[in-house]
Amino acid sequence: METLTLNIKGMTCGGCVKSVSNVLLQLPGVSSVNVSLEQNNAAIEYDPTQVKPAQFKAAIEDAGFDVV
Ligand SMILES: [Cu+2]
Repeated sequence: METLTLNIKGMTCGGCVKSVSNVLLQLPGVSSVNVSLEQNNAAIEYDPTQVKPAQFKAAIEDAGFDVV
């Protein structure tokens, strides 16, 4: 398992946090996600043999947020 923290722009409430968490958890190989509204980031624990960080960015952007 590896952990990656991404800075995210555009989250304004708990619903946004939930949306970001949900799209990330739907990816294969993602075992846990910790999204912080205060810090505007997401800590993702994942299996690098199953998922690549580029997929995190795409999933977050598809959900309507920006990875900075
Ligand atoms: Cu929101």
